[in-house]
Amino acid sequence: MPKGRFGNQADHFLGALAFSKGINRTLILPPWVEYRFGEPKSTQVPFDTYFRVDTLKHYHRVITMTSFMRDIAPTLWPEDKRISFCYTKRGEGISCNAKSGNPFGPFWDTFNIDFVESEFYGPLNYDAHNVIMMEKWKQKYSPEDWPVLAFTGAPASFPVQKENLILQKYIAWNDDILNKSKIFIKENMNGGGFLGIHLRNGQDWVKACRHVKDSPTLFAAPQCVGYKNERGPLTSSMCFPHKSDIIKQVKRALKKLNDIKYIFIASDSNYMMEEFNSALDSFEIKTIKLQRSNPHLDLAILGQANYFIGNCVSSFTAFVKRDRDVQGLPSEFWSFPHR
Ligand code: GFB
Repeated sequence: MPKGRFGNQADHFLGALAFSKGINRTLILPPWVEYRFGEPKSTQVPFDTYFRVDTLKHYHRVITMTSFMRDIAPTLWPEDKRISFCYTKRGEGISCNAKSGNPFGPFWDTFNIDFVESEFYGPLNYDAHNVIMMEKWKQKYSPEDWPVLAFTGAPASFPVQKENLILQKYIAWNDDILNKSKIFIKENMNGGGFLGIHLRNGQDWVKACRHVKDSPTLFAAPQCVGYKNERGPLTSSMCFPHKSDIIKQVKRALKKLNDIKYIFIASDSNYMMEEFNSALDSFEIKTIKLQRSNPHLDLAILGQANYFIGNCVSSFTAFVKRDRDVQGLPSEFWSFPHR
């Protein structure tokens, strides 16, 4: 079960997808965990609220958690067989304490799941590209004795393993999100291309970026600097670019690109509308944003922009970057590569 917010969960999802194929088990598609303002417990949103299920089947067997719990669990996974998996004990006693805390408790409660036992799978790990490791899982946990492997945390790394980036091509927006994005683009950005930008700049991000100095591969930074920093250091400007640097970079992109008439701005906090409107006076460019914040619609629209500029450290940007890479669309990042 993934923890964190959307981009973070999407990274975990790709790893879990590879892992389920590696051990030749059907993947039960978990709901997305969302945290709503003012609500103490997480909300579970069905996987297919945003994404298609059929495209994933081109890669591996999957079933939504709702279908699984309704149609299959009553016979295959009766209540006395519900064992939670974790690497090693978590919290009090010798147990995974799979339901302790938020989002853990609310996640399983959404499906009325309680666990009768814990299973510690350490020292096995979930590197799906290690064939020997995958064999060990298959030998230790046969489907006959262990019909369902229910993990306390996603069996996947964050950020997403390099080998799994390509799996993004099996993730497709469902018709609802896709239609909304197409209609928005048609109604607001017709008759010219658009540059999509992601501005990650809320208070949580101010705090997160303070760690750049001591975390050279912070969050999604490997998408820029490499998993071992082989493509250079992470700078604070890559995490939290100055407004003046953002404006300069946007102007540079506009000069390089042809036929851009709009800038679509996605943000968790400050869209810099006024700054853009005054700086781009001479460009005949219109700035556009959604009227009401909608992360998934932002992502779907950014995925269709003629060009994209995003944030190296953000896994929200990383989703867009992967989505565009698998479509062959161009992207760049704030303040990277270093000039
Ligand atoms: O997606 P996410 O894991 O990316 O979490 P980061 C950021 C959340 O902020 C998203 C909102 O799920 C959205 O709810 N958000 C960010 C946005 N950018 C946008 C945007 O352009 N439009 C809209 N509508 N919403 C990390 C987390 O965030 O931030 C870490 O993954 C940690 O767990 C850290 O909390 C501080 O990688 O950007």
